[in-house]
Amino acid sequence: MLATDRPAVPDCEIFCRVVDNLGDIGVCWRLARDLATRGLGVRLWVDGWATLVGLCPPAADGACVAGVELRRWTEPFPDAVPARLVIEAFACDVPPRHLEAMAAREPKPAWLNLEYLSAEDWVAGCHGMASPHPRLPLTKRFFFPGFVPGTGGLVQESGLVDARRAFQADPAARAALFAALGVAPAPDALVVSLFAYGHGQLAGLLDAWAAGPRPVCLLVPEGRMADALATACGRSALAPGEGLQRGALDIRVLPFTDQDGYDRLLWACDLNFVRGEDSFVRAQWAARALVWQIYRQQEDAHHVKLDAFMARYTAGLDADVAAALRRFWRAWNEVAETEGGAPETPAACWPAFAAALPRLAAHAREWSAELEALPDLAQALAKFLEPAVKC
Ligand code: TRH
Repeated sequence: MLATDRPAVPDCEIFCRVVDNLGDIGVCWRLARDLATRGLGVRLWVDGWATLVGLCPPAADGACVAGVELRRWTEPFPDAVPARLVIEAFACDVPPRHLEAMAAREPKPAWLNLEYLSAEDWVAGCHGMASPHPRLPLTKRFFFPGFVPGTGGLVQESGLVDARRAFQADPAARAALFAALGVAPAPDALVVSLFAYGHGQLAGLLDAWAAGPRPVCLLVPEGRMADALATACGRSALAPGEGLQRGALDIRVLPFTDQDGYDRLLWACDLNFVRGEDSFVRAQWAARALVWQIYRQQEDAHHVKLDAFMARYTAGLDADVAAALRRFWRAWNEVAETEGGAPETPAACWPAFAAALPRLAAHAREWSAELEALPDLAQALAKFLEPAVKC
């Protein structure tokens, strides 16, 4: 359906600049679809069009996909009537001429900056903070997703948890997914999905899995990690559908899928290696044990964010289980235990982590249940628009 068939003024619009990787658009596309399923008119502006269409069905500028009007964010910025709610994702700066249009609009649109997710303690205190525009009669508010009440919560589409529960309660659904992916894990295999930025000590971990007592079925979406795996296994490349067996380790490269397909992969695996932000959150909703590779920031600013989440996630866990998780996650993020020390290798930390997996699997279910109590992000957004928008 083309934009021309839709109301001229959407309820909300999201601005997204693709910095690198997939996460910025991954978060925005998921949020836009969620808001649209709640009956809102949604417009999504994206500058990195190629990255967008990598995640959603191919679409032309102005097309409506999954209830979302997709628009190219071009320079000069096109004429467009501002929505009632304008969401600027990850401080991408709304185009100046659109700000002028927002200032000229009555009533003034609500204007939010959707921040990156963090588990740090200061987040709740900053959520909702106002920032008046220096010149225009507009006020921007900072919207912080988070893991605790008092933050904006997490994207939790309606029906998500029920769908996951139904899938995980149905062995036939899991078997059907694996069959569709051309995967046949051994009955007692540990099924692992691997979505990461890379690791200098990957080969050592593969060796540990290949020599291990339990079969490991390693599922790797095509992309950076599949290439790293091929190199680590002495192959020039590994294409989707291809794989190789090394001792107890069975490696399969999977085609990149859409976000819903990726959710099902996470639901079907016993352990999920995820990265960045969106896959990290989805792995928590999958209620399966996970390993997070955080997006690296300058001056190792990501270390504090990693530690903040690990502290929240391991709270209440037995000390040895918590220690096994911290050691392995730090090794996977190449973070040394002590300032100036050398990071441990994932292979060295794997035995303790593997031994802790049964407890971590139970914890993942408990953690996901806790997250359900959080306000879902779309609902929290609605609070900013009560007068104008019903969620
Ligand atoms: O791609 P990322 O590393 O994104 C990162 C982070 O968002 C980070 O916070 C940001 O600063 C940086 O980009 C610029 O990881 P992330 O956030 O997990 O996004 C990946 C998206 O890809 C997510 O929406 C899930 C999606 N995906 C699929 O749709 N299909 C797939 O097969 C796979 C593997 C992923």
